[in-house]
Amino acid sequence: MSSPAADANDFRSPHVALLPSSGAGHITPFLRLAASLLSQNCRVTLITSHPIVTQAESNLISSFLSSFPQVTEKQFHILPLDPASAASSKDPFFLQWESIRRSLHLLSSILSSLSPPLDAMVSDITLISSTITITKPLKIPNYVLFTSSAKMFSLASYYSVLSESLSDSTKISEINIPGIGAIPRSSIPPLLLVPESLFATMFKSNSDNLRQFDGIIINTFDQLESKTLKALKTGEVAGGLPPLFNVGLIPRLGGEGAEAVSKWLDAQLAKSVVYVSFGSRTALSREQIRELGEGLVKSGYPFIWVMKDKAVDKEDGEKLEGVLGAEMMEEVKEKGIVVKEWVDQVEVLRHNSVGGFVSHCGWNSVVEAAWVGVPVLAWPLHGDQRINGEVVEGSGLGFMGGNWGWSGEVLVKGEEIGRRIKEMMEDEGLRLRAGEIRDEVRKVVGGTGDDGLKQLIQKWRA
Ligand code: UPG
Repeated sequence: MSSPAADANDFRSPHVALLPSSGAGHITPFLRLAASLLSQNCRVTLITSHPIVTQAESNLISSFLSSFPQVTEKQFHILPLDPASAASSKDPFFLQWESIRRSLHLLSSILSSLSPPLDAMVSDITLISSTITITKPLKIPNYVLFTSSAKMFSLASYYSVLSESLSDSTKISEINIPGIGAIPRSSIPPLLLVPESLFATMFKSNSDNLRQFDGIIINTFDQLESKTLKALKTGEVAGGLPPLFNVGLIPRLGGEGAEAVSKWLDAQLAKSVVYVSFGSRTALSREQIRELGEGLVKSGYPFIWVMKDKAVDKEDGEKLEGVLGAEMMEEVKEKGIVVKEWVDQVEVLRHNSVGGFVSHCGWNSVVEAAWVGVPVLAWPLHGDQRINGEVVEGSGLGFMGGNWGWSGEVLVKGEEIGRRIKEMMEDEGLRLRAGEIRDEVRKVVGGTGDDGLKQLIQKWRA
């Protein structure tokens, strides 16, 4: 029989602070985690770092806060970087992670003033080397939300063991991770092979700090990565890691969406449409955009193409015609629709007329494709995306386009793109497997079998 104290704990609402970093790909899983925690009777404080880099992020946060007014938002005003640090990378998101990291000492007073006191704080993986220095003195239990795949986490957790041998990166042909296998040089995020880059420096210090945390949360499913999750949980990959909770975060609908897209989708045949998107922050070169346009037309399938011409939406002012050219614009208009504005991707993917997804394999896109059971043609372009693409291929959710290089390295021709799209759309076995993944995932995530989330909340209630 349980004690009265234990019974009382069963109903206690743990108070959890969530600290996302920057980029829609990082904010989105935090908002999904917040929604899952609220559904389990937790109190949530969301710390939002200002200024915010993109309009898409601002929209996601404000739409979330209006759907969940019970969430307390704490705005955190970060310090600008000094000129030398601001010149250390061209990537606005990496620079924002660094600014947040360096401003975190200012967060102590916000955290200690929260009432009731925090039972846990969950920080984005990109910030953890600094969060630990403020939460430890405040005795707040510390958790990491890893926003990419478990396979990518295996690299992050093994990296601190490795980094000495990475100092001469020219010699690396692969990284052999115990329990996981070899990650070939061609799949290692390119900036990790530049040890003095801002990305590699941040990655290393975050990796070095992982063992100081109370738990790691990964947004993934056994159905995609069971072997990797097992190797991580049994300590085969790296010793001394905190407990790992794989929590399938339900892709929610909501936020802004292009209305014209839904109307157009309603008029298409079932499973006939190719959806193309490279996430929130990946812009292709003009030449590659035109080859992709040609490939889509050549595939013969109707399509929805979310085009990005700049990494930061506020800087993306060029009209579609200007990017595509008048001739290509005419051709694509006959076969599909191209948008430069934000669409609600989950809404599009779950539409019955969508039959395939050409994706860069940002991890949220992979999770969303698994959730709706749509096959993926993987076209990784940056960072973790090739490792995620391997997960896609290994699970049977999709396949890699080919040896298409990192973004800008290779101009993939329209002919080849069109051929690979056709393969994806005509592969009945692939469609069935994607459907099976969806059915298996839905039996567990958000239901009674979602052990990761239950265990985590139980820990915070204790
Ligand atoms: N999205 C929309 N509408 C759009 C564009 C994007 O809803 O028009 C959503 C999409 O559904 C997803 C998110 O935005 O939820 C994008 O996330 P993701 O698919 O992960 O791509 P990125 O924005 O590129 O994400 C960054 C990194 C990626 C990494 C991810 C998580 O680029 O490599 O895996 O963050 O760490």
